[in-house]
Formats: sequence, C-alpha cells, structure tokens
Amino acid sequence: MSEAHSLDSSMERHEMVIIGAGVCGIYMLHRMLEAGVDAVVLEAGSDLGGTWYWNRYPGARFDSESYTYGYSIDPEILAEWNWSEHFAGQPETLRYLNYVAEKWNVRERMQFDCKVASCVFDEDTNAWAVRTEDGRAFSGSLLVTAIGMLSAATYPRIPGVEDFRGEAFHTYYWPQEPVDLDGKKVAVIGTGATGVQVIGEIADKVGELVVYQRRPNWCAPLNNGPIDKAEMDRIRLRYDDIFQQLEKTPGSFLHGPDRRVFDEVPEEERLAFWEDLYASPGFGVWLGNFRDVLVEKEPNEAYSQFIADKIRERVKDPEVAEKLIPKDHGFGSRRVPMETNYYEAYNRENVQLVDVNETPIECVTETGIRTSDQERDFDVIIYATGFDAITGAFDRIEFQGLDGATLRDKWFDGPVTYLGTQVSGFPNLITLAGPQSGSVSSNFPPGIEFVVDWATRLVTYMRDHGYKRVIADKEAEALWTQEIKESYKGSLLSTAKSWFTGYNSNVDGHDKMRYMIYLLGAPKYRERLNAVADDDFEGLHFD
Ligand code: NA7
Repeated sequence: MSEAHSLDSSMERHEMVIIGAGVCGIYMLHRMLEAGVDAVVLEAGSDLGGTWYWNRYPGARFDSESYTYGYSIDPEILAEWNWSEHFAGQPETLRYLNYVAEKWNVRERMQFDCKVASCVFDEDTNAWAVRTEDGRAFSGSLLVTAIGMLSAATYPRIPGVEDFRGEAFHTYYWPQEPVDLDGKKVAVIGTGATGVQVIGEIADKVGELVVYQRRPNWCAPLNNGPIDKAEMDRIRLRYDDIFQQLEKTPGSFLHGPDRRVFDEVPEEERLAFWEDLYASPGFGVWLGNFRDVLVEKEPNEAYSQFIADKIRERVKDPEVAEKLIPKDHGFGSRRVPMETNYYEAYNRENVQLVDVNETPIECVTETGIRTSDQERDFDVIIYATGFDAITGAFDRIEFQGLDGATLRDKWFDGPVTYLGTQVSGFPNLITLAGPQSGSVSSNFPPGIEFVVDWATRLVTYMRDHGYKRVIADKEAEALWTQEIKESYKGSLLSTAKSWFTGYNSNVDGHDKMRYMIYLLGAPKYRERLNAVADDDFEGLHFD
C-alpha cells in the first residue's frame, strides 16, 4: 500500500463512511444514526439529493407514482407530505428530500463538495482510508456506497464536442440557474428516457429543435395529472395498501403483470385491455401486461405492433413515424421512456428529426453540428446521451481492496458480486445500490429501503458479535454471479443492447453483454437476502 493511501492521524475518523447523499445515502445515514453508529456522508454535489440534485433538465420527473417513490417507513412524513402531481417533477422531489433530511436531522452529518477519489482498505486496522479530490481524508471501519446507479454521465464520442462556442449541457449536469431556451436553436442528441422528457417539454418553447436519433425507443404516455388535497387525503388513507402492493410486484411498482397469457384472451378483449393500458398512468403499459408479453416472442411482437400503430396515429408524417418506431428490439426489452407530448412534438413546424444512421454526425463545430449531408447552427446543444450505468460510478473511484486489487480491474469484464451488496477481496464494503442487487432493478426507494434495512441488520450483527471485519466468500460470489447470468437467459431484456445489459458505446469495453441487474424480481431478492441474514449471514466471513 502506498504511503499516500495508508491511514494517518490527520484523517477524520468515523465508524462508517457513506458515499453519496441521494435517496439511498439519506436513508442509510438515518438508520445508522438511529442505531448509534458514528457515520458520515461524503457527497460530491454542493447539497443533498443525488439524482434529484443533479438532473435539473427541463421535463425531469418521476416515472413512478410520486406516492410510491417516497420513503414508506416514517408515519410522520407520510402524514405531512403532499404530492402535487401523480408523477412529480424534479424540483418537488428535491424539496421532498430536503424536507426528509430536516425531519431526520441528517444534514449536519453530511459533507458537501466532497468528491471521493480513492478508497483504500488498510489491512492492519481493518478500516478504509477515503480521500477526496480536494485532499481531504477520512477513515471508516465500514465503507458504504450509495453512489447512484445513473450518476456517471457519458458524452458522445464525437469529434469537436469541446469546440462548440454556444451553450452545451449534458442533461445530468444541467445548471442550477434556469437556462433560457425561448426562441433558441436547440439540438438534442439522444432519445432515451431523458431525451424523450426534454423533447416533449421544450418543443413548443424553443425557436428550432433538431433531434439527433440513433436508435428509437418504444415510448408510451405517462398520463400525468395533478393531485388535489382531497385526492392526497385519499392516497394517504391507502398508504398501507399501496406499500403492500409494492411488496408483491416484481419491480416494486404499483404495476405488476396480469395473470392471463396473451393466447387465452380473445382479440377484441385483448385490444380493449391494451387500450386501457395505453390510457392509464405510469408503467402499467410496460409492466402490467399479460405475463408472457415481456417473455415470449409472438405476444411481444403483437404488442409492439399495437404500440407502433399508436405512434403512426400520433405522428402525422408517415416517414417520420417510421423512423420513430424501433425495428431492432421489441417493446419493453429496453427501458420504456414515459412521455408527455413526445410524438406530437414531431408534428410541429419547428421540430426536425435527424436519423444519424442515414446521415451520421461527423463532428461538432464551433457553431453547430455537422452530419454527412449538412451543417446546422445551434445556440444550445443538449447531450441526453445517458450514463455509464451502475458500475460507472464505481469505476470513477479508485477502490483498492486486499493486496492492492482494484474493483475497476475486478469488474472490467462485468461485475462480480455476492448478493449485489458485497465483493470478495473488498472487506467491510457494502454496495447498497451496487450491480446485481435488487435495488437497481426495481422502483428505487422501496428497493433501497429493503437493502438499507438489511445492511443495518448486518452492521448490528457485527457489533453484537464484536466483529471487526466482514468479507464475502469467493465461492458464494461466483455462485451468485452465475445465478444472475442464468436469469438473463429467459428474459427479453437480454435480447436488446441497453444500459440494463451493460452496453454503452461511449465507454471502452462496454460493447458486450454485462450482467448488471438482478432479474428475478424484488420479492425473490428480499427472500434470498433475508434467508442469508437469518442464516448468520451465510456466505460472509467474519473476524
Ligand atoms: P439512455 O437511456 O442510455 O439513452 C441515451 C441516448 O443517447 C440513447 O438514445 C442513445 O442512443 C443516445 N446516444 C448515446 N451516445 C450517442 C452517440 N454517440 N450518438 C448518438 N446518440 C447517442 O440514457 P437516459 O439518460 O435517456 O436514461 C437513463 C435512465 O435515466 C433511464 O433509463 C431512466 O431510468 C432514468 P442508442 O439508443 O444507444 O442508440
């Protein structure tokens, strides 16, 4: 271990260092303070909120019902907090997280503008040495990552990105001050869940909008609406039922699969059901379908056709409509972007779709974007080009475990974990929303509430037994990782290239399938982890 990395007396010492003050870090800190653990949160941003602190782009909002996104565990919060929309926008969510942090009195244990550069395990003291980019140093017997699954933003690898002299933003790094887009010439690159939200929101505000699309996604209406006081009161009365429902569904959303299979249902009834799904709010259109639609080819093709026809109905120019219909993957095999006025945006005179497969982007210039057929000038370029998902935030920190091994190297060909929460060779590290965990494949707050509670159990278990060190068994890790790989076999998700399957054309080496998420459903994940805990944390070694 290098001198610079080892523990020294100048370090701020704690029992636990938690990295990240988002939805996950806030709750972990709360549980630790409740349990009397001396914990501190280190946060790269200038304030708390994580995803909801950073993503301030126009149109940023929940795709989960607001009242399923809040923390479920505090009756006072449930009694007091009012959501104003079924799918709240970013400012409201950020206000909510600040309100919760005040309620739980966690802010004073958070340090902001504190970007962690390295975490090195010291074998002599069984503690992690954590150093920040600005030279601060901390030590913690336990290290907990709450660093977000979509927090390592990626820019496209297009020549000239640095040359542009107008304003340019990645959606994740949208400025805190409002950006005036009125009447401006704006380019959006990327049509994932983020790009689709941005485009729907700004199309009628900007002067000109040019959308650069590589692969279209199957998008579906969010069908958002306001919540008035009377409705919020009714929701409050239903909170117990709502949280019970979240426990039952595979993704911890309100929406779970319909028990029927596609073939059983007569065509007329089937179409009526699909019309209902299309008109209903939220993810029902994706997750509430007949149970074989996201598994079997034929039902999936039929449903994809139904959605394609909706796109054709909504987009007036048939050529544009065809460009917006995915041909390379079936509905639901990638993350379904939820939209408001997205397809209608393309009916506007001021909006143009550029298919970069037909006319590839050659470069960004000082004044705009040049494709193979022409150059267009812009005032603003918006990069909605996504993230080095799930493992990216880990790769951007130097995690050094036993014998100087780094997590980055260990995960180069894809993540290897035990339960998605532990990694062999990296003692006393808990990855709360790590790859292969259930929290990254479900509605995030219920997912992390479970895993934080489980981690609290682990921490308490160690304290009760006087253990100073926990490490995952190598064989248990191999079996878990194999199980994750196997689970992709029967899933339609594995047929499409997306961040679910570890692809990102803007990151070296991410051009092949990587087994990133737990696909067997949240109930099974909880059952597995609870069984492990009941069995004295089988698969973990303690000293
Ligand atoms: P996504 O879903 O990864 O989407 C990124 C988009 O950017 C997608 O359309 C990409 O096209 C496109 N992209 C990326 N690089 C390029 C280049 N070089 N040229 C053209 N187009 C490019 O990220 P989002 O931020 O939209 O959503 C992430 C998650 O955030 C989302 O699932 C929600 O859970 C919240 P591609 O499809 O790869 O061809």
